Amino acid sequence: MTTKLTYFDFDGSRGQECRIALRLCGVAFEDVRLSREQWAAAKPTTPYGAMPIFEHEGRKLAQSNAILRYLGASHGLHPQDPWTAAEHDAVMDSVEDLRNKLPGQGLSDEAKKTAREAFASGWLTQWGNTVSSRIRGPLLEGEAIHVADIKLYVIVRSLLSGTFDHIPPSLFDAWPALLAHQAAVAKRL
Ligand SMILES: N[C@@H](CCC(=O)N[C@@H](CS)C(=O)NCC(=O)O)C(=O)O
Repeated sequence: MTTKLTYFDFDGSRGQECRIALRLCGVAFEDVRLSREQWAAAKPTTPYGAMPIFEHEGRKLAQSNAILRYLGASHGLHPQDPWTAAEHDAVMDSVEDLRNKLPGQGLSDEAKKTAREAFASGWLTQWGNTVSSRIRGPLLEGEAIHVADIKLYVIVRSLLSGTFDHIPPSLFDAWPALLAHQAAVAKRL
């Protein structure tokens, strides 16, 4: 039966995390990439009206963290120890918080600048401090990669790319552990 991952035609964010996890888990899958128009037609028929959507053995699963946990637990890329697994869940949930809290939508350029600068020096700085202190080095648990590492890699990569105005990539100079984590994940892809 077909295994599919459906997302936008874009190599980033929640869809890319799941694609990378599928590859690292060694799962063959159909990489379905929808246009905006195709998505508008499909949206009402989907579990939570959002992508990514993972289909496997005739079943459908939405929510990126649920997909990542399922893949990780099935293929040894999520910790077995319940406490460590919960710590990884916390990292993954914090990445979703980051995406949801990042200001910008619907703001004027001036308001966006003010809101993003406050976000960078406030919430994002606290997040960077917290997450980098949880990295045992170079990855969350040392040398072994887990799905939480993939999620962390994808969000930090996008923040380092400079695509988010007023979130300077140089912010990450304060977190060598996060930069080393980027390099360590990139080597395994
Ligand atoms: N909590 C969800 C959020 C999903 C989400 O917002 N997906 C975006 C793309 S990254 C989406 O489908 N946007 C189009 C829409 O909501 O119509 C998850 O982690 O999967």
